[in-house]
Amino acid sequence: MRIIRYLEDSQEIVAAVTDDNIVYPLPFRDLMEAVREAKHRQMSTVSYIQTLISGKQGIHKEIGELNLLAPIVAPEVWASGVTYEKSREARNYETVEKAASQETCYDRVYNAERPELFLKSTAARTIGPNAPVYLRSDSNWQIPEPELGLVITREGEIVGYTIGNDMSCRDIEGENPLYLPQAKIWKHSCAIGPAIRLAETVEDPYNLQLTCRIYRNGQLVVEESANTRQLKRTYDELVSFLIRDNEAFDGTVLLTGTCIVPPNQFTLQEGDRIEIEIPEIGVLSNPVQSLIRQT
Ligand code: DO4
Ligand code: MG
Repeated sequence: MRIIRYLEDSQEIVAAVTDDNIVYPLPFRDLMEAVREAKHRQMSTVSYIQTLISGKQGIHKEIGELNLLAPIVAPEVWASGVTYEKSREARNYETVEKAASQETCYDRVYNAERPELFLKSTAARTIGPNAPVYLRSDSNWQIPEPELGLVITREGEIVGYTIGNDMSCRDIEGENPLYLPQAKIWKHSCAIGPAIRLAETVEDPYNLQLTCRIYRNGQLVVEESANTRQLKRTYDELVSFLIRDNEAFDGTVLLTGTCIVPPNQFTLQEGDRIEIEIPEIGVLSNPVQSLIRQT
């Protein structure tokens, strides 16, 4: 079962989508309200939602036909770094620090007990499906980072999975790792969606296939796939470091790191379209626009 948010007659609707693609509007403002209500009734979220939709007609529509919003207004989006070998290779390629020592900070963090976690986005900077991700005006090497996102409660319980795009500037981070916040955070630099798959309905979260496709002038220019089984860490391990001595909020999204990096010579351009697919969740599609034109 997946949870979406969509806009109808300027009203935000939260809905459950069954595996048969039937959309059932729910009487909640967001998924976390359903999670809390289910807990109060000592039921699982899925069973509780099932009782709400049973006997209802539902809308027979592909979710792509709806005016989708981000599936949750995440108060914060955090992200993990260098959790896949592919990311370590890419970071080592772009960093200018590599000449200084045999082992880079990326090699060390990949092997350390403490993972790299960073604040990626806030609700105002995070967009949903079909809204444009923006390109920074001061970077010449920008890529999408397709990642699995964990939707968590304030206690760190993983209640669902979504897709995230951790847009990144490889030249800014490569120049100096201390520039990470600028390489990662700007207006519309984070997309999530199109849905949240309830955790209880995922058979094996360590066997999710991610595919990233980038289209330029309608032509497919990048297509790469990877699997969450290649993740170096566990989801619980990443969440436990995020909530340690920290205040976390219901509906926080934790991106789990990228396992796909486009070829090193590739940079996004205005007019591109990025698609990230995890079949159990859906396809997150966003056009790319230059930020210069927006300001
Ligand atoms: O070290 C920088 C961030 C890496 C990252 O975002 C990732 O591995 O996904
Ligand atoms: Mg990333």
